[in-house]
Amino acid sequence: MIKGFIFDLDGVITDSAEQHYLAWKRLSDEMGWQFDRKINERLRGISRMASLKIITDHNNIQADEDTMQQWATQKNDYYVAALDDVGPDDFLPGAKELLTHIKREGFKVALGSSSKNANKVLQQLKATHFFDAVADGHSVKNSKPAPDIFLHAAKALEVKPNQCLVFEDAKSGIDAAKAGGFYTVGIGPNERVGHADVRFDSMKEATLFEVKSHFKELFS
Ligand code: G16
Ligand code: MG
Repeated sequence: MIKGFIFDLDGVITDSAEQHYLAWKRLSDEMGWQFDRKINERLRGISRMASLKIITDHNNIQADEDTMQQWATQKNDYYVAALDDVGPDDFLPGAKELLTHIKREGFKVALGSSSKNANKVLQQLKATHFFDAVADGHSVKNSKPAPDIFLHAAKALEVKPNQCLVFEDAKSGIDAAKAGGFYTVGIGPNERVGHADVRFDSMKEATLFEVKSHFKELFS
């Protein structure tokens, strides 16, 4: 029986991928690194430090921990400044409607995001009231594809993994949710999230009616 919903943030509730891209691009341009949208695609759902490692590895750059932290902080400063432009109109189409419907039906709702800026993004969207719990980049040590973030969210909601649906747009996110024993809803193309229990092209298609009809036995 499904009692809880856990949502990833970037790519599910809102599309902050563009702001992440522009912030990494600015840092890379300043540093003279090669960085493009193709590499950016590999950063989807991946933590900040792991993302930086992908970029520096791609550029054959080795740096000590302090330097890596400095670069990550620089990128984050650019990203956080861009978040000031995010507002209540920046939900991905369908996301706000789904949140409204599941709250109305009394399901428990949590966020399960790799981002350390998740609370700021929720505040900008004016979405904080939808969530009974927020698990973010500060909540656990091991990031996706480890299941820790979703296990942390489920614990906060006081529901078991097999009583939860996890919505994710990243391969690493679906891997994480499956490893934790959650039911999974993939948002995006088959190549990325085709291994989810159910997949929708976008949040627009992921209405509560559609979700319930795909997991019929879990909602009866
Ligand atoms: C998001 C993005 C990632 C980003 C990560 C960490 O994950 O998809 O690209 O690197 O958060 O963000 P920050 O640098 O703000 O801590 P999610 O899990 O919300 O899709
Ligand atoms: Mg995501």
